[in-house]
Amino acid sequence: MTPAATVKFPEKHYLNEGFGWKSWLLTTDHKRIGLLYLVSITLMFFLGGFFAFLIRLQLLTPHGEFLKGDTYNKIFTMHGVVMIFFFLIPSIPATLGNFLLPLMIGAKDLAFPKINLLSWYIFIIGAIYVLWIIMVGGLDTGWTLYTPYSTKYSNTNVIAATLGVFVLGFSSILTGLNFIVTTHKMRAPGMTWFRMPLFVWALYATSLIQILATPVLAISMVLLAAERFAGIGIFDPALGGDPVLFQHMFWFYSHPAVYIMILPSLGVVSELIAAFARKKPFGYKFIAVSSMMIAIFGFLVWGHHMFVSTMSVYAGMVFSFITYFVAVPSGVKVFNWTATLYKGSIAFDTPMLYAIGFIGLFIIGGLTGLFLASMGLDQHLHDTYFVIAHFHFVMVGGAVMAYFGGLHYWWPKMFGRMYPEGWGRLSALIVFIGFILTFFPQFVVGYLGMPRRYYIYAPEFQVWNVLSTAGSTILAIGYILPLFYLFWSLKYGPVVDNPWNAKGLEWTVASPPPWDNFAETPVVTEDAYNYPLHPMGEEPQLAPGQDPMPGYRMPSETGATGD
Ligand code: HEM
Ligand SMILES: [Cu+2]
Repeated sequence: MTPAATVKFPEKHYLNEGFGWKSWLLTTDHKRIGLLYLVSITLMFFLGGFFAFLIRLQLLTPHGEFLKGDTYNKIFTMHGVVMIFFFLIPSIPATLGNFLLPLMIGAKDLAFPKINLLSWYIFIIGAIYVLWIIMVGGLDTGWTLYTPYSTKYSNTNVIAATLGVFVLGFSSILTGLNFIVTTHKMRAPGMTWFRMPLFVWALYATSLIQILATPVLAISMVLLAAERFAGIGIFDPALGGDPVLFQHMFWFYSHPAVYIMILPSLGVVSELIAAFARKKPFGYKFIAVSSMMIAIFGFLVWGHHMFVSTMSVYAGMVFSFITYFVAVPSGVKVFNWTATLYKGSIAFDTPMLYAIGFIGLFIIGGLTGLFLASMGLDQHLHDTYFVIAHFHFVMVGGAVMAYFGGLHYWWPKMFGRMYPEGWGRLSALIVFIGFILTFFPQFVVGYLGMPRRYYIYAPEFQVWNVLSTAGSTILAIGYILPLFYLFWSLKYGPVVDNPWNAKGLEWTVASPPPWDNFAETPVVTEDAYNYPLHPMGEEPQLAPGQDPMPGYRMPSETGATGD
């Protein structure tokens, strides 16, 4: 870290440009809107987390008396709905993406600043809707809203929920549209496609999915409401409909949606690995293109959620085969990150701890996806805790870890102050340990046959559930800690400008950035990763006390051995 004393807090920046509530609620500044999202999704994260905690409490004992069966159904449904639609999907794009995309490509704002604000309001309307549903009795269909349960049997607020998800979708679509136009039209001179930071590539790929897949979800919701409300036969065989059609439509959105959740985090990790290994990402173009490949292939594999749904075996075989293919671009990224680390000058600061944790957990999550993609094995594993463990490894071990890593990395950029590094590392460690303890036992107990979505279970599964509940308590501590020290740092943290000596356009402006980002449009002459890494033993001779290389940390300072 650069010594705090040498850095002066900028006099004018986006945070002190106006103080009243209007200056926030009517802002069109992408940085402020990013912060509005940050606050909103943090609330949602803790709401979803609260539901998770209730689930884990219920599952402490095989015949738990804590929640009734009906209540349990509502709790896990609300957990899924809140976490997926209101936290994970907006998380990285709407907060870090909003804040950083214009800064990273040398623009003054997004292409449509007012539509950006509109997206946030739509998000808030959707969120209030869901809070209202919770208060009037909740929803118990599971986040997947499968028919015929949702159309015929459930007595809870299905129509309201479909409306909430429908509204929310527009927020996602508008953000995607905004990012795509911005990336095409607002890049600074010299910022060619293959000079764009990998995070920008990832956001671009994500946005494509957002605008192409989300309308399908919206249509599914409308059809579901139409059948339930007006008795129009779409999914009910008695009315001439087909219940499996709903699953096709739902997963046509929701499989690509899992990539809406993970692609931005793959982008964040690419940035972190380069910055903390102080190297150009190995195979930059491959990483960039693999994001696009994931986005495209992601549209072709939805049927792997439906192997046991009476879909034809031949269709299943095709879906299975293509699903294996999806793993290739994800593998490309993992290999390239590893190769970037090789002979890097690695610093284990908080964001890097999250990034390294991410890689390990994402590998486990991705590889267990391949188990599930094999049709025969999925007969046994489908709808068990194995699936729950798989997607929590990718979504929590992956997406949430990267989100925390990115938040810690760009926190000094956002606020010009640094959090206490020791606390940061501690929380990263607690999150990692808590995560493994919570979710690894679920692979075992799922493989042994414990089904998902039941409020009681066979006594022989208890030991795994106790481990999982214990882990979730540790995990909760890991997530709550940053809330405190990050808040603390806003007022008391040491003033910093670019504590990591990181490259990239976003670090060329002051921290916190000025209102209009760049006083004059920058001209870009190189990519974002021009890190000066000297091979070991070839460092330049220095006068005593001279900084060996501004922007470069000696391996001796980081503890890395260099070979
Ligand atoms: C290598 C890549 C991946 C493969 C091959 C893969 C494969 C699969 C398969 C076959 C299933 C269906 C299992 C079943 O229902 O029986 C599944 C479920 C799931 N996966 Fe993945 N997956 C991969 C990556 C991801 C990622 C990156 C995410 C999220 C960020 C994700 C999230 C989910 C979710 C949410 C479900 C279950 C949804 C539900 O039933 O509620 N997967 N995955
Ligand atoms: Cu899928």
